Amino acid sequence: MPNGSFEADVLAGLAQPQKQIPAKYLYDEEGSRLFEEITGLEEYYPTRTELALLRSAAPEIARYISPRATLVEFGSGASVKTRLILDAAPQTEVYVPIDISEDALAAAAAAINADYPDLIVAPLHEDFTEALELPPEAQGRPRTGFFPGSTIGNFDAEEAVAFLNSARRLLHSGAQFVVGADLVKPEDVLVAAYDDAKGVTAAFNKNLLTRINRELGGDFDLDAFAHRAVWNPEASRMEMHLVSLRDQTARVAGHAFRFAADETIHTENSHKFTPDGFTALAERAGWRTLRLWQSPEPAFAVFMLAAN
Ligand code: AVJ
Repeated sequence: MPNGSFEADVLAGLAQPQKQIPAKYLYDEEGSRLFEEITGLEEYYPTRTELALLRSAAPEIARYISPRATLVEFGSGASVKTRLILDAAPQTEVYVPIDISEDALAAAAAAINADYPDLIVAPLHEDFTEALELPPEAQGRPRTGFFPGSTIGNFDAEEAVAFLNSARRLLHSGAQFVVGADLVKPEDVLVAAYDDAKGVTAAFNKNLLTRINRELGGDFDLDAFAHRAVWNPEASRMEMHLVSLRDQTARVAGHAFRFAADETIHTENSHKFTPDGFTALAERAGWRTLRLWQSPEPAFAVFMLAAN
């Protein structure tokens, strides 16, 4: 199968009764660019809220980081938030960014190297949910994990526990883990954040169909689908869907898929937590909450976890 898991995952997902495509496929080059644009939107509060929270909490976070430590970042992207931690915790001697995007990883490593000449940067080019071993530079040092952005909210509970468990095994007992998680808040604030007035989030969602058309020989009619963002209170999550505006058939890699009018493809979940709910999730994976910092409304939290 020439396109590997993208093709397999799309064909399998579109064959489900509730059509769905894993959210990670939203992030091709154009999708990553659109997400960056989303982070600057008025309605999309998480990025700026977490940055402000990390900036004010950084001196306190730094006190939990041991001398000679290794900082391990899961899904490092451009490593912007990392700088707040590194500036406040100069006792950090090694930085291990983990990212599946080779270009983003190399660029971030080079930029951090240039600005922190005494820091040893040891990038790990891997899916951050699958990393089993840290590079030799990290060996024999106390470890602190860093997972900002509420990316944990993209996982369902089972996946989140599995990830938190594998992160704990990677970091070892005695480690700390700094995790950013978006909190439950009024529905109108959430829906606006995922359905902005400029339509950037709509473009981000619909870009998935453009990507399927280009990479998998698809024939989706972009004008026959619309972006929909809904709050699911039972599951405590925002959901993104692509709604079919009429009865239609779309072809992908030689396979035909029927859509009824109003039928959707579910493309993303963003779980929103309560402090107690997040702590309970972390406990299922062998972590305990040492401390949490919470922003004023719109509420966002940064958790300091410790491995049992
Ligand atoms: C990057 C996964 C944290 O869920 O808020 C932004 C992605 N989706 N707008 C999020 C996203 C729609 C974002 N994460």
